Amino acid sequence: MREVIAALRAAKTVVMSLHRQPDGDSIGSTAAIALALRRLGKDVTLVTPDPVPKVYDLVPTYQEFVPWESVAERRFDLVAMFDCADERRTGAPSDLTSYGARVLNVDHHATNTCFGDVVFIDPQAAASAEIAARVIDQLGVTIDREIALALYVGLETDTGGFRYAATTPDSHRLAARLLDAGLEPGEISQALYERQAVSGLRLLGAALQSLQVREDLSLAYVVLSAADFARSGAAAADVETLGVVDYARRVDGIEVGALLREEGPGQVKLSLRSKGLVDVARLAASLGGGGHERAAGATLAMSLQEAEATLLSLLRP
Ligand SMILES: [Mn+2]
Repeated sequence: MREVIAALRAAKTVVMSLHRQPDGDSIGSTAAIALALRRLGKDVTLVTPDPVPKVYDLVPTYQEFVPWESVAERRFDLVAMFDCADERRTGAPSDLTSYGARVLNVDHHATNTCFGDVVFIDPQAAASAEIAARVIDQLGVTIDREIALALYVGLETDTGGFRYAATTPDSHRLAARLLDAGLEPGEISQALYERQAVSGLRLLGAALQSLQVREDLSLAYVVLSAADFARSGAAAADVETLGVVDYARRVDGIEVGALLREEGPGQVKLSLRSKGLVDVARLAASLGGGGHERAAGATLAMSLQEAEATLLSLLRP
C-alpha cells in the first residue's frame, strides 16, 4: 500500500482504464480515485475499452471515458487500473508500458495476474471500491459527496446490494461512512435498478425461458444466443446490469448457476456463479478465464452448442 500511495503521489499525469464490459465497481473505484487525484492537482485522463453502460450515468466522470485510441499518441507518468484482473482486460491496443513510465494494478480478484510495476491485491475486499477508499484515506483526501457516490456505486453493485458472501462488516462500515457524506441509498438503487429498458427485460425473459437444470451436476444454466439479442433489441451490457446469471443460481438445490452468451460467431462468454461449495474461479481458470470463488467467467472460442457441452463436462466429477 505504501508503494501504491508513493506511485500515485509521484505522478503528475495519470491515465486510468476500466476493464472490458465495465461494471459498477470498475467505474466507481476508477472514478473515485480520479476525483481524489484531481483534488491533489493531478491531470487524470480516463479511458475505457468498451462503452460505459448508461445505467452508471449517476457516477461523476461518467461522460469523460474515451477509447484507448484517443490517447495513442500520449505518454503519462502512470497507467493505473483498479478492478482489472489481467492486462488483456484493459483492452489496450498496445502494451501498457507504451502509455506510461509505470503501471499500477490495484484489485480484489484472487486470480489477478499481478501485471504491472506496483501491484496491490486484496482478495478479502468485497469490491475494489473498498480498496480505493483506503487509498483515498491514505492520500489524505476527504471523501466528499462526489467521491462517496462513486465509491458507493462500486460497493453496492459488487456486493449485490450487500447480499453476496464477500460482504463484510468493513463493507457495511464503509457504506455507513459514504451515506454520512450525504448519499441517499434509495435514490441510488432506483437509478441503478429501476430504469430498465423493456428490451433488457425481454432478454431476461428469453434467458429464463432457456433455463436448464441438471440436478446430477448441481447446475442450472441459461443460454442467450445472438438471435435472442436481435429479437429483444437488448445489448450485451444489459446482461450485466440485469444480473441474468444470478437467476440461474437462484434454483433450489443446485450449487452452480451459469450463463452462456453468444458474443459473436464462434465466441461465447461463460459466466459462473457458485453458492459456495464449488470454487468457480478454478473452473473458469481451467478455461483460460478468471474471477472470484463465487463469481467467475471465461471467453470460449467455440459455438454455443460446443460451449454447452464444455460447461457440462466442466461440472462432471
Ligand atoms: Mn470488482
